[in-house]
Amino acid sequence: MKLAFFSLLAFAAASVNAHFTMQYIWVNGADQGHNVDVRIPPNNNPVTDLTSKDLTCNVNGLSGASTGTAAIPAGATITFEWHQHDQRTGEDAISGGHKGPVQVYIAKAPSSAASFDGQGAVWTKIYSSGLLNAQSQQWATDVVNTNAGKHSVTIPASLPAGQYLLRAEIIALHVAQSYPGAQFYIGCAQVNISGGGSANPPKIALPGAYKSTDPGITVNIYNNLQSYTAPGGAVWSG
Ligand SMILES: *[C@@H]1O[C@H](CO)[C@@H](O)[C@H](O)[C@H]1NC(C)=O
Ligand SMILES: [Cu+2]
Repeated sequence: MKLAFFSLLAFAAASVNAHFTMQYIWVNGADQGHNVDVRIPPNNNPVTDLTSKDLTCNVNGLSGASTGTAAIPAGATITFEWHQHDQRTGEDAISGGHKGPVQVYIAKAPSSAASFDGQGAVWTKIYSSGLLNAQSQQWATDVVNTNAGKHSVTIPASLPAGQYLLRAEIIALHVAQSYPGAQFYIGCAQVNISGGGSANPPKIALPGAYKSTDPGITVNIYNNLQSYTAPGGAVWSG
């Protein structure tokens, strides 16, 4: 009994330590600084409720009034960098037990990025990486860990100039056999695109588009999974 109790405590502590947040963006290879132009959640816990507005830009993420907005040229490469705690070294960026896809969405703000709550069908998927190798069960999350917490996306140059939210998402599927279980780690950055084109890409709502019945959300990844379909539909490539 005592042993079980202490094992449970140890497990709970390990689980908490294993969480992570998106803490840095890089613009064309230039580090913008810690928590700069990024909406900062109160802690590193994941979102698990698909109907919650926390699914948009994490907890406290419906406004970025005190968050800066990065000036970026059309077609820029943006790198997102995640960590478990406010430290870049000394531990895995995201702990290795977190297996799943990495995705990036973008949404155009009606006015400023800082005042945009990201609600409604406003999000366009511009990046998705999932199960990379079924044989070795290598996931996109493994690559993020190898890259010290980083993954990159090129912003389609055909998007119109203006202010946007960028939403990076890592879905950890280690306890996703039933819902709620999948863990959504979300980080939103505010950017102002200069230049650009006149594309009008397809859009989905977050929350809204993700369902507990999606095969990419409620899934047992420990049963020799051969293929994986991430939620949110196809990537729009511009
Ligand atoms: C956004 O970028 C445009 C083009 O560079 C600039 O004119 C505008 O002032 C910027 N807006 C903000 C709020 O930074
Ligand atoms: Cu965790």
